[in-house]
Amino acid sequence: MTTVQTSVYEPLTEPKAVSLAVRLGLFRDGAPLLCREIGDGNLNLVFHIVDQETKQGVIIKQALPYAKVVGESWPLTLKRAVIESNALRTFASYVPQYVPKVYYSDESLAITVMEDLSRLQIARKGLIEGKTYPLLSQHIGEFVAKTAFYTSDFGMNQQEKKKLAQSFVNPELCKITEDLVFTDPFFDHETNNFEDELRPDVEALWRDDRLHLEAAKLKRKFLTEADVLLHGDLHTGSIFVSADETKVIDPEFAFYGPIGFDLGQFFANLLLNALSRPELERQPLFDHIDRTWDVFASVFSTLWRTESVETYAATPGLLEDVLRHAFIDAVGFAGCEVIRRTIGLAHVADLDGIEHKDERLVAKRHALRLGRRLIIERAELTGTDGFRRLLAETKQ
Ligand code: SR1
Ligand code: MG
Repeated sequence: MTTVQTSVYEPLTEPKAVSLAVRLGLFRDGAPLLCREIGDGNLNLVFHIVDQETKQGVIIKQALPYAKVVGESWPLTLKRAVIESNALRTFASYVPQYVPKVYYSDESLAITVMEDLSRLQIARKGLIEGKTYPLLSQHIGEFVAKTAFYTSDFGMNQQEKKKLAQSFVNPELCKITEDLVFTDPFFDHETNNFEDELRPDVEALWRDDRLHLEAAKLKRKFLTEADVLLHGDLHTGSIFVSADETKVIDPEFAFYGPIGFDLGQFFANLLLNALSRPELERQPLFDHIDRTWDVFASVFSTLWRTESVETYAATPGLLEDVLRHAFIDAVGFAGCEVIRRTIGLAHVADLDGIEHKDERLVAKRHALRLGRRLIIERAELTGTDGFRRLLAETKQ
């Protein structure tokens, strides 16, 4: 993978981002360039530079040496920029239609220069506005199926897979997930963040031994199962979308992990959006969950049957076993993510944006009950219908 090292790290400003774009020859000479820092995520700077005449633009994303959401007291490796650009390039070799083009990356500056996707909208924002995006789940199901299969021991040379997995060892970013998704919300930890009124509900989770055991099993999977190359943070804020296009961005959390993790994160964030809506408007979210799983299972199965490199792939029952465990794990991971986005660090606008406090608290209590049941009962859900059923059963 080509990532260059040119200069010493310094955080870019808007004028410096423009100078860099000019130096890299990304625009024609003398182009009237407008640059804005538009990063609204938790970790990075994002510069959008546009030629005012041709309207053509690029994105320069730069990692900061700390987590922006917390501040300089939380140092964070700049290596995540290399992981991100390498993950985008790896994904592009399987599903170029679902990731932005990477034009250039520089390890010392911790930057990735990539395609301007401003024609699209962040899925979380659009879903909050009530948009439905008919192709979102078909595209995400295919994205996950192909990236998972082709990076697994069944879809690529098994020696090459080990080398690829080595290049995606991502300890610091994995630690964020190990702590923020799998641990802190289940204990009285300083990173947690919730309304005082939720304290009794939250303390009940902290005392729940059954929940702790199941969350621990899921964390163990995340820690130990180097199965496929994951995006690692596939929530609806990591997806640009329109009626006919989908682009997955921000794979700085990429690493080799359990196959159900990306699906679980995506399902959870669809459920969080469903929880923020009136009951009668939730169907499109359930439809997206159904379709994501159906497309994932169907594309993954076809690849397994037609392109597998592993002798045992043809063994009756093995594919079914892989899919069954991927589903069970995805349900459990979804439960952890639902709880974490409700009471842990880094909430979601779907729930926090519910203006009326009482309604917000109702939705958050519902999220906590749903997350708990998803974790504990994950092996009993026989299909995606189970999400609908559990959402209904956890209403009170
Ligand atoms: C300190 S980072 C908080 C969260 O932002 C990212 O998007 C991940 O979801 C991470 O857990
Ligand atoms: Mg992100």
